[in-house]
This record gives sequence, structure tokens and C-alpha cells, in this order.
Amino acid sequence: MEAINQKSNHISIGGLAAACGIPVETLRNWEIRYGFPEPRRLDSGHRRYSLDLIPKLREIKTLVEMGYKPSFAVKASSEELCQLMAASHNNEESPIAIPSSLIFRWMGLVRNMDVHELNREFAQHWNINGARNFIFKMAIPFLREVGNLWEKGEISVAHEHFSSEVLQTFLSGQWRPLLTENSSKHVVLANQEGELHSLGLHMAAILTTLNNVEPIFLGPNTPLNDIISAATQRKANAVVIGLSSVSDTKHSTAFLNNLQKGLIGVRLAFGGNKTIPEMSNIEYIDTLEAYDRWLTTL
Ligand code: B12
Repeated sequence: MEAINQKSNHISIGGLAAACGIPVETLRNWEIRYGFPEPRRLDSGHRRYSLDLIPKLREIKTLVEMGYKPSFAVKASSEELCQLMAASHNNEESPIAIPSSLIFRWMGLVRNMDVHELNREFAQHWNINGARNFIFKMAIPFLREVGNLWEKGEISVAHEHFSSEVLQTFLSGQWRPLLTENSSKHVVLANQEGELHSLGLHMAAILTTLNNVEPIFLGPNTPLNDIISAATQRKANAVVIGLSSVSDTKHSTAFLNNLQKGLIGVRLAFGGNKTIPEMSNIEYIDTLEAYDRWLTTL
């Protein structure tokens, strides 16, 4: 690293962090892992950064918030960053269309139980299209196709379990590294006892992290009292329960009512495709897109 003197056009790591909205720790981590942003050193050894790095770092931050992996965004060339940013601005007006050939190809990999290729495909589409497009346009239609083919007897239970396991491991590996220590809001995410459909909850965890809210992820089959203790211990802003159509209506209604009684001053919501009669002070969030918006109301 080149030594520089104090008066040049450079700022400290704290200054850079403030200018880009990226914590100092993260900047140091990226430097160690990816060699970027590379500081120059004062004679004293302190880091100094060129002001020219600020626009690029702001773009990287935006992409990471959209769900791109830091390892991908930090290493992208200026040209790639420019293209990704342009694509992100166009996202709302022209959402990406998911070709049915993609789901067809993924189903072929499921039939062959090709975990390596399926993982590679997931990672590639996550990186290229971003977390939200991956969830809404790819993962959910993929699981629906898995369900349809299983119902028609065209794939076996083993194929269904294989697809959901590979996807779940992939999703959980994506959202945990996105967690930062600076989120002041927490949401407990859990399924009730007996409920194993937790993929929607993993997708919810990703959206939670992207909204800079920390998920306290308890996952499937969680006893009521443990959900209450977790929410109390972490002073959660909300508890969100994932309920699939498999769950029994009476049981789920009683579960939510009892949960609500045990949670004082904590918002309670449930999502998923279970329809149950309206209950006061318990919110229903029908889709993950709605959950993404709901998080901004915390
Ligand atoms: C994967 C899967 C499994 C996996 C789950 C693994 C896992 N880790 O999640 C396993 C193999 C364990 C499983 C087991 C069973 N399953 Co299953 N499963 C599925 C499958 C293929 C995908 C479900 C899924 O995760 N979708 C992804 C979610 C995100 O998509 P979605 O459900 O459309 O969600 C939308 C909303 O509901 C909402 N949402 C969903 N979750 C959440 C969470 C939050 C917090 C929020 C806010 C919103 C939200 O957002 C989405 C839209 O944006 C479906 C097929 C299908 N067509 O759905 C069957 C399906 C749900 N299963 C079914 C059945 C019958 C079962 C079993 C009873 C089978 C058996 N005989 O053992 C068991 C029950 C287990 C249990 N006790 O819970 C049936 C349910 C039929 C019914 N009664 O309505 C389905 C529909 C299959 C079918 N075609 O028959 N299953």
C-alpha cells in the first residue's frame, strides 16, 4: 500500500462509512475478503480512502440491499455495476419474465437429483436477478410446479423432499450472511407445532433482512410458549407465523389466540395460504410481497 500525506483528497474509514452508509466493520471485512475498498496508509499507519471510491461503494450498498451477495457486488466491474443498477431502476416498471423453460430445466435436475447443478442454477439466478426476483419469480413458481407434478404422480415424494431440501438449504445460506448488527428491529418467525411448511418462512426471513430488520428465526414445529419466550427475550417488534393450508382451522385459531394473549405489546401476524376467520389484533398477510411492504410499517 502506498503511503500518502494527510492533506490529499482522502478520508478516514469513519468518513467513508458515513458517506456511503456502510459500517466501518463491513468495510474492513470487505478489504480482508475481497481486497476492496483498498486504503492508502498515512505515515502513522491509519487508513485513508480516495473520495473517488464513494459512488462505487454506494452502488455496491444498493445492490447488497437488493439481495446481491457482497462477494458478487464488490468484485463486479464498473460496467457490470452500471448494468445492474440500470436493471434495478427498471425493475418496478418491467419486472423480469421468468421463462417456463427455466422451471422445466430445474424439474429435470430434480428428476435426476442433481444437487450440484441445481445449487449452481439457484446461485446464478439469485446473483443475476437479485433476491426478490429469485423468490417471487423463480422459487415460488418452482415449488408450485413441484407440488403440481407430485399431485399428478409425475414425481415421487423423494423428488418433492429433495427439491424442498435443496432450496431450503440454499435460501437459509443466503439470508444469514446478510444479517448486520445494526438493525434495531426484530421479528420472530415461526411455524406452529406440527407445521413443517417452512420454506415461506425462509423467504420471509430474506425479505426481513433486506428491510434491515433482524429475523429471530425459530422455524417449523415451534411450541407456543417458546415463541412467546423468544419474543420477550429479544424484545421483538412483531411475531409472524407461517400457516399452510394443511393446518387444522380450529387448532390454528386457538394457537393464534393463545399466542396473542401471551404477547404483550408485540404485533402478531400470520401469513400463508390458510384462511381462518378474522381475529381482532391479529393481522393477516396473504402474500410475501405484502409482507415485504408490511415490514416498512414496523
Ligand atoms: C415443499 C412442500 C412440502 C415440504 C415442506 C418442506 C419445507 N421445508 O417447507 C414437505 C415435504 C415437508 C411437505 C409435507 C407435507 N405436505 Co406439502 N407441499 C410442499 C409444496 C410442494 C410447496 C409449498 C411451499 O413451500 N411453497 C412456497 C410458498 C412460499 O409458496 P405458497 O405456499 O404459494 O405461498 C404463498 C402464500 O401462502 C404466502 N406465504 C407462504 N408462506 C408464508 C409465510 C409468511 C410469513 C407470509 C407472510 C406469507 C407466506 O406467500 C406466497 C405468495 O407470495 C406444496 C405444493 C404447492 N402447490 O404449494 C405442497 C403442499 C402444500 N403440501 C401438501 C401436503 C398435503 C403435505 C403433507 C400433508 C403430505 C403428507 N401426506 O405427508 C405434509 C404435511 C406436513 C406438515 N405437517 O406440515 C398439500 C396441501 C394440500 C392441502 N391440504 O391444502 C400441497 C398443496 C401439495 C398438493 N398439491 O397436494 N410439503
